[in-house]
Amino acid sequence: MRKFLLYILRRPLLWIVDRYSSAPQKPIVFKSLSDLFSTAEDETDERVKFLNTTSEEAKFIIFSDQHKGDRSAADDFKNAENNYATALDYYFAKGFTFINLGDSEELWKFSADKILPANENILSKEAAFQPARFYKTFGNHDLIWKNKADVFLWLRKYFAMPLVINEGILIKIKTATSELKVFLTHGHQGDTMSDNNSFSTWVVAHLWLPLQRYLNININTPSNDFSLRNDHNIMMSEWSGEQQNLLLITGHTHVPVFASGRYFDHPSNNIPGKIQHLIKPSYFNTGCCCFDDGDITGIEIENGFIRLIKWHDENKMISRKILEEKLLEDLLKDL
Ligand SMILES: [Mn+2]
Repeated sequence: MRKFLLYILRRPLLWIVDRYSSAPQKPIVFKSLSDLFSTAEDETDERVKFLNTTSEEAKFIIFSDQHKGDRSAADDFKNAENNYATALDYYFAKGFTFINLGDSEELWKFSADKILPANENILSKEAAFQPARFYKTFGNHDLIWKNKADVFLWLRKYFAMPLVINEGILIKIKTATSELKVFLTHGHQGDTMSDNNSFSTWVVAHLWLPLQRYLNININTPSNDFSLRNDHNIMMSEWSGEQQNLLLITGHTHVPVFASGRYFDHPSNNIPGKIQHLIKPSYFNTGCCCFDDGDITGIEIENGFIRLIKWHDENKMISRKILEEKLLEDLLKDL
């Protein structure tokens, strides 16, 4: 049956995949990011959360792309769980505000009723930052985080309600001499399969993904194809470079980036080099919390610094390592 279906559906499916799925396109990525950013200055618009702080007071930990699963072999998060739990405890105790940039649950592969009960401990560590120190933007795999009814239905057991989920966050940080804008979003903006209205999200979740699973077809998306991830990171760094006094922080590609292009050469990334088109040091990517070896990466803003950090496990000793850091004040000079 499967072979027969595959035979019948192959050509139209491959056409759809070609047409819609893979390569991020620069005009679409730029327009989508600009549209979102244009709503950011409107403090009443819930699409983008607006925060005001100073470089002394700003204290944020930004993680994304946990892709929590059902603990089966296909679960990408389970190896990273201990590192992530240890990191959350550390940041909670130190008074950080936690920003979860999305794709926290892997709802393309597993259903919510399998994922949530399998991750209650981690969900409670995330929820501990509520209400004052917790923000979340939705990613393209976060199907239950995208609308208020689903958030209430699925997540009220784990998180205090009401829980407002944004598409972006804008933090204005006053420094001694100037003001820096830090704009955060998951980073799927402009991805044709993901960045769409609720009808196409429904089509993807209820028709396309089950069909794809049934027929065993793999499509390339920025999170699983290196050259697409690279392209997408370059586009986002170029967009951020066109803005004034702005840092853009995203996740989505699973490739950590610090100051537009100095990749952290994680073995899981198989990255040959750095972004070639170096522009302003305005783009950052958190990497992810589901590397094969259990490592997690994230971005800290604290004490006037922005840092790319890694948590990893060496002989059962879990520790935090600073991979890159720079004073916000110094970054501003180059923006
Ligand atoms: Mn994503």
